[in-house]
Amino acid sequence: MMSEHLKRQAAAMALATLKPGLRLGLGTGSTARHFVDLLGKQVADGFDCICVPTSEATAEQARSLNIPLSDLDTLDRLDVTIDGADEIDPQLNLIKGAGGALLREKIVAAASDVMIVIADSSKLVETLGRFPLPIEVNRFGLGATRHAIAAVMVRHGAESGLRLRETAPGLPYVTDGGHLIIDAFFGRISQPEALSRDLLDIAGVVQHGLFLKMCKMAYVATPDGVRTLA
Ligand code: ABF
Repeated sequence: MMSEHLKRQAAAMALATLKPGLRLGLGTGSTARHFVDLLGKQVADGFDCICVPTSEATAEQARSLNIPLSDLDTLDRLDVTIDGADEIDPQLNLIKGAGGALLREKIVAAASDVMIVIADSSKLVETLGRFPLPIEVNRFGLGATRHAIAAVMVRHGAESGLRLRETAPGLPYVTDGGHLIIDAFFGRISQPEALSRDLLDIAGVVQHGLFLKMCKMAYVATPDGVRTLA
């Protein structure tokens, strides 16, 4: 499929820039999966690195490829994290979390000197918000937390509502950290910093998928080649 081909090209470009000996954060999602796959081949050829995965799914893939893994208890800083995104704006602010791994992705990206995003060009937007914003919430007090999020959405001019993410009707999606995810449909997020603060002020919100001023560089694959955004 064309988009899989583009995702792999972006992943290959990111991998080509990495030197041996780095401490790497490994993202989650289908684009990051291509990166881990390519990294596995390179490790099999003797490439030296130590990696911290952002999800159980990525950890499992990395283990299957014999990629050396560690964690943020053993390593307190990483050199680079390579991850996907759901939306990328012109300032390289992101929406992430469709894959359900946003909390670990944010912790790993924040512990990294550089965060690099890999994506195909369908992820580029002028303004964040067309894609639903994932908000990771504690199970306790879900009703009250939903109510508080809905109030924040109204204040920020959201076009429509929110939905508890489910794996099947009535069966909530549970993150690796044991939390739930609410997908919030904004349409357009005109004040991402203020929205970030307002969401984090809600006691039941664990984290949200706005990654602001965290991404330093993006490799975005288009049918005409991979663009570097920085
Ligand atoms: C994760 O995977 C995310 O935070 C983002 O939600 C998603 C992107 O997925 P894909 O690469 O499959 O489009 O990195």
